[in-house]
Amino acid sequence: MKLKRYEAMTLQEALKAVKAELGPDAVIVSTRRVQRGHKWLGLLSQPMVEVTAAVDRVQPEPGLGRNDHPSVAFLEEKLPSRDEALTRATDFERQLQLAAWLDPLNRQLAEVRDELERLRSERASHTISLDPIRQELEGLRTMMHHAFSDRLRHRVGTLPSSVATEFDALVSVGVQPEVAYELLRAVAETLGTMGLVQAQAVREFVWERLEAAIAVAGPSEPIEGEPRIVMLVGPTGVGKTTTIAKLAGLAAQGNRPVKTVLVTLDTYRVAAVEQLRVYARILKIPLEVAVSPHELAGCIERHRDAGLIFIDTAGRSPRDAHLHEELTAIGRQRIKLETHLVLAATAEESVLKEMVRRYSVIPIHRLLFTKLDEAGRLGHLFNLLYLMGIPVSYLAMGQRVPEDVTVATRRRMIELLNLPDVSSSANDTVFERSGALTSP
Ligand SMILES: Nc1nc2c(ncn2[C@@H]2O[C@H](COP(=O)(O)OP(=O)(O)O)[C@@H](O)[C@H]2O)c(=O)[nH]1
Ligand SMILES: [Mg+2]
Repeated sequence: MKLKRYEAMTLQEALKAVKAELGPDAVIVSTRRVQRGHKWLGLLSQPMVEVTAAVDRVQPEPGLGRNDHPSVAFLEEKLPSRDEALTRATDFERQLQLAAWLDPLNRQLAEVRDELERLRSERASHTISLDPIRQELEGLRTMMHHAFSDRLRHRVGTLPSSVATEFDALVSVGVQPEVAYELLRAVAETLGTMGLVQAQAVREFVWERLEAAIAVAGPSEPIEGEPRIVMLVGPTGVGKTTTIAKLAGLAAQGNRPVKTVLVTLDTYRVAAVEQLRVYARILKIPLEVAVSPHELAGCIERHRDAGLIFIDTAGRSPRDAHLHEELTAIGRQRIKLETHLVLAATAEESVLKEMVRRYSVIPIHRLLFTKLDEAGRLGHLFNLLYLMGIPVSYLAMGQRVPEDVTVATRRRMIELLNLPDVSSSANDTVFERSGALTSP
């Protein structure tokens, strides 16, 4: 008896291969559907039919063995007629018939499912302004904002003139009026005790207050005794992979090179793995591919001696139903991760806030801003840092690897606001009335 296993897309194809090699009298011992390829590489994953066939070296008596197992010829003959098969076949044969009959249907179903998923993510990527409910909410918010800004305007009017000038400056670069007022009230209070203050000095106080209002994380450097594990998460196309390449490049090629390892969880698209593989090859550092969040721990365990491990994650649309699932699975792994949420500075403040909210399924330890080179006013980044209280780690400002990334400092963040200059003498202020400041 000779046993052999065949795999094909359809049962018909498998049977054809069996027949070609083992002859028409080969008997089918078993058949089952198997998934071939990479489970997480959706593109490569294929449902296949596996057929195990047997043939006797000595030709069997006619009909012998067919009671237990159908022969290829028998099956091939039967396959086209579904009704006949269903009425006459044995249980085993019926299963085969059904499998053969369902096979194309299953494939069509999978195609429909893929198409649905594609349409869903396409819809998710449409801009918020297309959504009428959101538009209405936006309108409502603007109305409330106007009502509030009347009150706010009155309060700003009570600020000493040079501080009020600073208010205008901050608002002009995109700092929220409420945030600007809150900060400047504190500045005015400090200055209230000081008598004559020059406009330039007011600016310095403002600058100091702005710097103190946000948190920065400092560089993600190796820690003693264990690898520092830095994971970048965020929506598609913000620059996670590029930033990882930049950071890994700086770490691996600096004055004091750090043993650096890349791990990618972004196996959703084949191209995404390739993109990181190219960087890993250029940087001559290892790349691990974790096909699921469950595999992360194993990948990391293999590199306990590394100084830095960077984890790249799937670029999913934040409205993708799988995002929550995937983040939860990552969160369940017992790994000491430092999570950086990567955000493009080109996005609007409301969008950035929404991202923080959506990704907060896992703890977000840092915010990392990219595409600063493409953004206009950057007040919204300041608002986000101020309101969310999450420290900022790195700033990326271009596509060059590894040059276009820098550690975020408070000074740099405020410089980026690009506040309009204060004119030298015009706004010197006498802080004589401490009562000039009203309470909110
Ligand atoms: N202008 C600019 N482009 C960037 C920056 N960072 C990344 N990119 C580009 O953004 C695109 C998407 O980057 P990628 O790293 O693949 O994004 P991911 O989907 O988040 O991994 C690529 O064309 C990058 O070159 C940046 O700081 N500035
Ligand atoms: Mg990527």
